[in-house]
Amino acid sequence: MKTRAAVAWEANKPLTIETINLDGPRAGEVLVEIMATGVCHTDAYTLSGLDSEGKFPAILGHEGAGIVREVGAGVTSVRPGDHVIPLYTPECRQCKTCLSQRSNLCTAIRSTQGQGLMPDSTSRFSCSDETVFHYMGTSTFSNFTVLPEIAVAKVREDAPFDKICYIGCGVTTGVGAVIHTAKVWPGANVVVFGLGGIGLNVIQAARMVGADKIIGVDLNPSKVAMAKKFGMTHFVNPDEVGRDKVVEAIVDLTGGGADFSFECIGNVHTMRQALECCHRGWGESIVIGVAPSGAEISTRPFQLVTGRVWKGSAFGGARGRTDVPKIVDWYMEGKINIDDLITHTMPLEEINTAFDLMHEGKSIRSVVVF
Ligand code: NAD
Ligand code: AHE
Ligand code: ZN
Repeated sequence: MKTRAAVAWEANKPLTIETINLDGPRAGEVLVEIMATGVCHTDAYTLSGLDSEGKFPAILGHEGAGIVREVGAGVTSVRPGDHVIPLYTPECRQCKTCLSQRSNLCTAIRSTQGQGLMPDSTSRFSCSDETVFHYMGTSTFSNFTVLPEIAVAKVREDAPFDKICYIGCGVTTGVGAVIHTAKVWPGANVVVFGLGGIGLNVIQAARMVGADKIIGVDLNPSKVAMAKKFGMTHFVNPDEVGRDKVVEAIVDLTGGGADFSFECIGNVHTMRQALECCHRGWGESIVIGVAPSGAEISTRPFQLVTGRVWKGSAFGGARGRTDVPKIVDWYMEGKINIDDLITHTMPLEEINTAFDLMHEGKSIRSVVVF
């Protein structure tokens, strides 16, 4: 079939809207009509050329929601008409990791996914005979996309696509990092580096679980109003306190250091600050931000010897097919706020504006509606 999609032909070039070829779903795969997709900073990161797994040309996008239109042979868990959220972290429920119940990082299709291919090592996308790669196994910047059955979460049908698409990455990543990865306790002091589409979801989850101080750190003061609305109690602007005084400022504010910190920027310097502002003996720092290929983190080992813990979180530690439908329920029950974080909505033709707004610091989330 033909489908309309935004194609990333090469790094650092605007996406172009094309009518491309899409092969139908093979065994174990489903065809999904994407109704809406968010634009996450990770899409911009890959487009910047700094992603070691970035391949071009590709259809980017990993924060979508849509409707199953066709299923391949052997598919049993979804059928045409089902509403789904694509999962860049699938859940096969059979691999060593899924069976371990210790991690959400399902390994069933990770290697082909990182090569921009479907599990049978081929692509379903092409444009004028040229292969176009998949991205993160999802490619939601296409009106129709093909996904492995294990990479879709079936969700309730009364949930609006233009809001729940954000659960496909940002909401689950931020909320999940608090509840699954860190397991933040009531009364904890929490610090959030980066008040963007991920950091604000960390903030709303920290408030939800009853955190005490919720301290936000950002260079952009225009993020403060929204962060306060979501639960931020204190703000640290590194340009005001001094970029080398951020740790000191947080240790002062928390009376000794944070119980939990979350790095939601993707900068190795702020990752170090996030660890070092944690409380001696028990403070845990969770790395969420994705740093450029080749970047490395460092700290004095003494920071770890004296009890601080450095952890990472992918997709908020959530098991997609199990946890994503529950997060959709939380949204529908008014337990989490998604609507206010979606600051811009646009048609596919204007998708490059979403990247511009993100780089200019003017949006929290832009959502493309097909
Ligand atoms: P965003 O652009 O919406 O937000 C980033 C925020 O960081 C902005 O408010 C910006 O002003 C602030 N910032 C930038 N540099 C700063 C600095 N030096 N000090 C303080 N603040 C600074 O991005 P997002 O969509 O929220 O994504 C945040 C990061 O999380 C990205 O690296 C993204 O790739 C990553 N991410 C990771 C996962 C995961 O599963 N681990 C999932 C989604 C996104
Ligand atoms: N391809 C990158 C890795 C990027 C990365 O860490 N991705 C996160 C999700 S970001 C969503 O916005 C993730 O889930 N990682 C676990 C995994 O298996 O990719 C690189 O640097 O090579
Ligand atoms: Zn993302």
